[in-house]
Amino acid sequence: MSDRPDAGGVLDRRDSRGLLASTVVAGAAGVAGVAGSYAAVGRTPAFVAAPISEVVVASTPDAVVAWSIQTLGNLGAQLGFLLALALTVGLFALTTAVAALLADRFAVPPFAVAPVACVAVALALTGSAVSTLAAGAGAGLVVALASLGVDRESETADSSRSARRRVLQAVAGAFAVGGVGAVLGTREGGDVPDADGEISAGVQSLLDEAGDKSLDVDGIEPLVSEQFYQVDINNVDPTPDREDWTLSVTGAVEEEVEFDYDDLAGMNDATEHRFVTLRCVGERLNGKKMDTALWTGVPVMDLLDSAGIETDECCVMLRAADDYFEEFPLSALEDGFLAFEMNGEALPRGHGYPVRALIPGHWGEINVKWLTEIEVLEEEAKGYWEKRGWHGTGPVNTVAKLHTVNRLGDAAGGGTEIQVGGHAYAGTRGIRRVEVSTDGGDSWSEATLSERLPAEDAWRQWEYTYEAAEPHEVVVRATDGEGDLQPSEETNPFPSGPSGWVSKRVEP
Ligand SMILES: Nc1nc2c(c(=O)[nH]1)N[C@H]1C(S)=C(S)[C@@H](COP(=O)(O)O)O[C@H]1N2
Ligand SMILES: [Mo]
Repeated sequence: MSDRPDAGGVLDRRDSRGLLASTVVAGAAGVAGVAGSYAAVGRTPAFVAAPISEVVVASTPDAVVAWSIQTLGNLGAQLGFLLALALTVGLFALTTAVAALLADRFAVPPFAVAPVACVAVALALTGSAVSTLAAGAGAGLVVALASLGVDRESETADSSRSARRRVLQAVAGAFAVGGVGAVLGTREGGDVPDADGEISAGVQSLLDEAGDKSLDVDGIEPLVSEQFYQVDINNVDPTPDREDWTLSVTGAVEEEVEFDYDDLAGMNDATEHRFVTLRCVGERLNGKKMDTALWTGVPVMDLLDSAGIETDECCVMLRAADDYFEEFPLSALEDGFLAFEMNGEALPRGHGYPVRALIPGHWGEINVKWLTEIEVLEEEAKGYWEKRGWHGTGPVNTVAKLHTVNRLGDAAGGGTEIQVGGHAYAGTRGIRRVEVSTDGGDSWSEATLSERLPAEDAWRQWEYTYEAAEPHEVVVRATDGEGDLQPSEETNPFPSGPSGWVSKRVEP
């Protein structure tokens, strides 16, 4: 690191400083371009990072996807999205840099060329005018800011000052556009219509019933989840329009038919409200990817009868707007449900707006969201996850989760009064019994269960209160409605879902 004032060194340093400044300005313009697009359209498919994210997801090897789901969970997807964001920023930075070089070559100001170039790139990526113009405006603003008050003639005479000035102005601009983008973009959630404010009396009384039946235990979800987990293959959820949405029934049917949203929502006589629990096959044994909601929709078969389905065909493939697809036996679809409301409001975008499938008792993955097609198959085929080694299309495993340990106070016997609790679920088999051991599995006591919901496929809560003075091992196990005690042996989520008894060390 010599600072020798020989002519060559000074020149080099000046050039490299100018180059560094230009790189930072281009990077700042890249950030502002992405932020501009985000401000205009939020995390929707029109966001410039969305198509890049798709490429990242598509080019991640299946083995890495399977591994990341198991070990990183949602973090893996978030890291993938961060990578996509970084690549998109890089792409816009590169575009800005190339535009600036061209501008220099033809002696036009860079802030005239860079936005146009960014608009062109954004348009090619998304095809969305709003997103594109906002990306161009963001990048253009930063490039313009960077050249504000920087006299080109003086640049050689006083290189370090003007370079610093460009960098500071560009970075400030990127922060400003980034901040505005973050605020505006998070408000853009796609086009799910706001709830009319009116929850129907039927739905309300069911929700009240679930509230009344929920056990009074701190630290566990009530019978209708407040935070419903979300799992899907996208980092950016699709935003189908309700008006344009169609569901086609294809394949081995007498006649292919197509329905639209009004066909479904207009089937007033068939409309039902169902409590349904979903559980992801890829979750940890005591994970939190298991939740319950009250869904409004119509039985699949009421809709499909008009297509003349041969119920002796083997299976169906459900397909979705995000190119997701899952295959399972036609017999399972016969009890299926097409939901367009969740807890009395339009299906949220993240849960499959406008219509999703709910297949009783099966792992979450075949409950296809953003449903667009039901294809009847004559032969078995593999779904998205089965192509990646999972076997997640069948009925769920029985589970009793332990999600809370509450110390209620000093107990009469001198120890501490301890309450443990969680949820138990066995799909359509139902839960008959949950037992708790406070001595590592040597002896067992029956837990209190929440009253049954009026449902075929919903979880129950359990609670057990006891006294303890010494550290000990709590173990929980469930018996399903058919009288089968769940197996104790712990297995990994991959490939067919976690199983085993949940245990936890408790210190009074
Ligand atoms: N279209 C589509 N449907 C999908 C998925 C998806 O990636 N795309 N993920 C499935 C998986 S793996 C699960 S566990 C459930 C989760 O539903 P939720 O996100 O509403 O909780 O949706 C299923 N339906
Ligand atoms: Mo899942």
